[in-house]
Amino acid sequence: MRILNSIPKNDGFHMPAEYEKHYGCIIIWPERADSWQYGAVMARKAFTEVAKAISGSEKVTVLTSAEGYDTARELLPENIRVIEMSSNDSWARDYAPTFLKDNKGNIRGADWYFNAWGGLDDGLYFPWDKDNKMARKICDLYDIDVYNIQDFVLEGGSIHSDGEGTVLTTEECLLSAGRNPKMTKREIEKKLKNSLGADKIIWLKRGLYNDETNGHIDNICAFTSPGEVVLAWSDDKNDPQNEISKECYNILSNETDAKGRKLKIHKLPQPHPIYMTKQECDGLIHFNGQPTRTEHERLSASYINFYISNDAVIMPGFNDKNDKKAKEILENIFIGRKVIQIYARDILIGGGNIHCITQQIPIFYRNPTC
Ligand code: KQY
Repeated sequence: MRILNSIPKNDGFHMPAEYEKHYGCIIIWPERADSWQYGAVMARKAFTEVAKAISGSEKVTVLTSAEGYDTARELLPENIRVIEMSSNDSWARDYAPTFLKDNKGNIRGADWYFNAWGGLDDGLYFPWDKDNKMARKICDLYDIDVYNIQDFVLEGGSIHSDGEGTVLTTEECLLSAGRNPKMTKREIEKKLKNSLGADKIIWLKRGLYNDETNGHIDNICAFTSPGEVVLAWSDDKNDPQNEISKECYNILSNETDAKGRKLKIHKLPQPHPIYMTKQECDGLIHFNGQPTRTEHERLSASYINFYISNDAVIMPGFNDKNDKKAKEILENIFIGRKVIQIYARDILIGGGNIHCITQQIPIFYRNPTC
């Protein structure tokens, strides 16, 4: 592994789309008692279901602390690798590397600075030092060169790429006070283009209602193919999500992508609002004397938070009336991939969902040396 300080775009590297071919997927085993209720017992089962569904068509590696190793190895089937690596929590999307590729089939990692979604401004835990080191460690594990982009705060869940030069993001997140407050929107856009090999950034204003990541894109909108997106949708005028979804729709319908295409927008209904119960709150320990969740708190549930594997789309379900409808819509969009719905309330309680706990590694034309 080499640590690179050059600019990915100048080196011919760009961020592929998630629907392009993968070599594998990284997941981090849940453990934190202020994120995962009742000792993460239910979360571990849900993570296992996700890992198994993905392992049907790509190599899954689960990273765990020494303490979590035995339960991980016991619950996960043998075709899934389990490797010890320390972390502060379990959000592979946000602090595993963002993988970039060139047109010869080489891949490299991007190592952004991670500050727990807002650092000392409005970050969600402290410290975050182990999470921040994971991208580099993972590149070392796979013997992949890594771009040092530690001068810029970014999480993988705040960007989506169409693989053809367009990147989607939100102002709410990237312009938040806890990320890169000294940079202007223009400077941030340039940094994204250079780091992700992109030509066009499409900015939505806001992410999902009450999303504690400051509105990550991966909970509200995703590319499903070049020129096509799927958007979280609410028709309920009494739900604040209704106005946010309409605002996103207007922005997207007036945009073109890097290739000059108008976007086709698929609306994906939202689950009905989901709230924390007292029993769930009782299963979480406090962080610094403060509860991480409160009873009746609305969770940021969204069907958009799915993972696209080589042969399937792994999407969350919430035992909600809209589960079936959302699954059918994704089945009609992702022809040729099976849509697998996994009950994911126990992941949602941690603050994210299936996309947030996974990170794809694009196919690359060299066997990993690990
Ligand atoms: O990327 C995410 N959606 C993860 C947010 C987790 C916040 C910590 N509770």
